[in-house]
Parts: sequence; structure tokens; C-alpha cells
Amino acid sequence: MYKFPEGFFWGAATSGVQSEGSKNQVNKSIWNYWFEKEPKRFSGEIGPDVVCDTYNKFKEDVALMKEINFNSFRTSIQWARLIKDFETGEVCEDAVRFYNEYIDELLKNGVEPIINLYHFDMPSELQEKFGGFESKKVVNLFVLFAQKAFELFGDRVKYWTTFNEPIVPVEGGYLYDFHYPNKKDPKLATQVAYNIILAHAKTVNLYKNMKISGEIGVILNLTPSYSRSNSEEDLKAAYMADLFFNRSFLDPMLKGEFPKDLCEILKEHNLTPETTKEELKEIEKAKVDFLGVNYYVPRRVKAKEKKDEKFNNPEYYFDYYINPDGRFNPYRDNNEIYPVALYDIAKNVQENYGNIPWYLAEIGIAMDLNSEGDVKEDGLIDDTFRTDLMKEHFIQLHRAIEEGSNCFGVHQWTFIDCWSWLNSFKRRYGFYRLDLETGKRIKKKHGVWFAQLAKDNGFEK
Ligand code: IFM
Repeated sequence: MYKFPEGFFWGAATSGVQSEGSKNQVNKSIWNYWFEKEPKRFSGEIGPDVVCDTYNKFKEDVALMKEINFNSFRTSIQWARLIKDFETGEVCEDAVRFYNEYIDELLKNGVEPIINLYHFDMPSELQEKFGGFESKKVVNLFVLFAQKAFELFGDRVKYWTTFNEPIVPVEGGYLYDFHYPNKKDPKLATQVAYNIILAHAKTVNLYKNMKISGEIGVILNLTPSYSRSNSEEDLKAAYMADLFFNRSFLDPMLKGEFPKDLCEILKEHNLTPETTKEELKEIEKAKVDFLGVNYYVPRRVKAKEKKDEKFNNPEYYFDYYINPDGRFNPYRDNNEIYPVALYDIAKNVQENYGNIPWYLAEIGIAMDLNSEGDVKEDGLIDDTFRTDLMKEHFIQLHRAIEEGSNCFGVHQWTFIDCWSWLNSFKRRYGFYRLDLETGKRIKKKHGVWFAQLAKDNGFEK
């Protein structure tokens, strides 16, 4: 039996925008705004208005969590829902009621909430007026929002995270055109990345100053980079990919410093963001209590074949390649499946980041409706494909824990099939299927397996 440490967190993650629906939301996020503007960019032209309707159904949903033995769960508070007036920090009373009731319902049912503050959801007013995280004013407005959340819910929420996958809004919004404001501007990208790191640091420092009992961390999507060969050029390519996509946030957020090599490279391309000494001190001082890691796929890289004329994005330094010996998920754009990466991440955190307490904050196997199929005679959806792969990943995690990795839990992406940005509902990840016509939740077989896993705090070989 693969047994996990006592008190291990078992549960799932989602986010406010992806699950709540926009009912009674006092302000719009960039997702409401962008969908109104360009619905055709969203798969099936489905926007964030209704999604799982958690705003109305959270009680029913917490009961479903209990049914599959969750002891913990992550969601986010939407900035655009909680705050009515961004400049004064005046809150929306209905949002306070909703989040209070939701948090209380979780606690009443023995589900520990992990509350995240930013999951890609910039209020559109702040994006339009100030350029979102392009501006340091918005950094301070974010800290004000965080302060309100800590004051309102900090008596009950014991685990907070500042940002989920903070690199993604930089990639999507400023390099590769999959988030609003769809700019392709590496100079702005580095400023936004820096400002997000600053917002994170200021929030962590504020939380510590407020002396609330609880812990604060951040959730990073870590994608280990593997080189095609041991040639110097290929190894350098992997080093660069790791520098840009992992260490760019890991180092400042966990060690309080930016990787020297990265700073030099940015300088070389005239991409250094505007910083001040005080801000850098703030970043240095911000110590997180724990790390959340999201893992889905490995990154396979090789030396660049043809040099780009100028730096447009980190791929200036490497090319991607497909692992000839890899296994792939046919239901998700042939994404490589590589459970060993999870072991490698755990070892990296253990050896290079002080073995900080961490949890697997997202891991998921995407399928689509066809591959999951219809409801079977037993009333379940058969997603054994997902369970088999999850087992392989958890075995690798277990191996790392046996070797001393300080991992305290697993949250799978996701609880109920949720809306996923431009992909809307194209890919399904949930323990429960969401029927888009009726809003009904239908359990999948993997949910049954997970319930046993959570109950036993482990699983049979
Ligand atoms: O839906 C997203 C989530 O918002 C962040 N991590 C990856 C998920 C699946 O694509």
C-alpha cells in the first residue's frame, strides 16, 4: 500500500471565475469583458456567466465534496466580486455574504478551505484605466483587496495563497495572445511579471504584519525542462527554459532574489523592468510559509536551430521537440504524460528551495466528453483512463515523500468540470461531470476511487 503522511490534504482546486458564475457580481473581470467583446474566441462561444453556478449551488456542491471524502479544497475570491470601489476598498455586501456562507459551509463539513486571491481575474475597470498589472498603482490596489479579504475571512481561513500560476497572465496577456489584453510586448511582459512578484511580496508582508493566525503561500505552475541530449547546446537550451519559466518566479518568491543570469539576459535585450530599492527589499523580506505546485506536462527542449532576429519571447533561446519515447494523452492535444517529472519537481524543491512545505495544488488529466462517454449502468461515467494515470503520478510523489520531500497534500484539477478560459468546456477534468444543459453534476468513476484513496490516506499497488 502507498500510504501518505498523516493529515495529508486530499481534495480539488477550482477558481472563482471558473466556477461561480457572474450572478450579482458587482464589477466585471477581464473575462466578462473579453467574452462580450470577442465571443468567437471562446470555445463553443461559451463565456463565464453561468459556468458551474457555484454562487447558487455551493451548499449542494460541498455535500458532493463530502461524498468523495475531501478534507480540503481550493478556490479563489474574485477581486471584481468582493470589491465595489477599487480605490477605497469598499466591499460589496452580497459578496461578503456569499464568501462567508461558502467558507462556513466548507468548515462545517470538515473541508479545509485554501483561499487564493488572484486567478487570472483582473477587474476590467483596472485593466482599462491603468493597464492592470502594467501599473504599480494596481499593485497597491491589489494589496488593498487582499487586506479586505484577510480582515473579512482571516478568522476562519487558515491557508491563503496570493497568486495561482502568476506567469500565465504574463504569457497569455503579453507574449502569446491567449489572455486579455492580448499584447505581444516582451518589455511590458517583464514589467508585469515584476509587478506581480511585487504585489505578491507586499501581500505576504502585509499578512505577516496583520498577525493573523494562519499561513500564506503562492501557487506556481512548474514545468521541468528536459533537454534532448547531453550536448552542451541542448543542456543550455534546457537551462534557459528553466530560467524563464520556472526560476523567474520560484527564486524571487522563495528565495527573495532574482536569478542573476536572468537579470543579465533581460538587460542585454533592454527588457529590465523598473524597480526601486524599497521594492526589492520588500521582495527579499517576503517569506512564504508554503508552496503550491501545479503540474501537468514536461517541457522538452533542444538547441535553437534558426536564430530569431530579436527577442520576442523566451523561445529565442531554445526550440521544442517531441520526445520520441514519450507517451501522450490522445484526448488532450497529444500532451506528453510523464509522471517522473513530479518526482523531479519534489526533489528540486527539496534540494534547491530549502525543502519548504509544499502541496500539489493542481494535477489533472484532460479528457473530452467523447472519451469519457455516456453515463454507464452503474450511474457513473467511466474515466478509468484518468485513474490509471493518476496512480502513476501519485506513486512518483510517494517515492519523493519517502525520500524526505515535505509534501503535505494533493489537490486535483478539478472538482466539477469547470469553465477554462478560451477552452471554456472543451476539456473535462472534474470528479463530477457538469451537464451544460441542466447544470446537473454526475459522478465519474475516478471520484469513487479518489474517495477510497482519501479515506485510506493511500492506495493499493
Ligand atoms: O483551468 C486551468 C486553471 O485555471 C489553471 N491551471 C490549469 C487548468 C487547466 O488548464
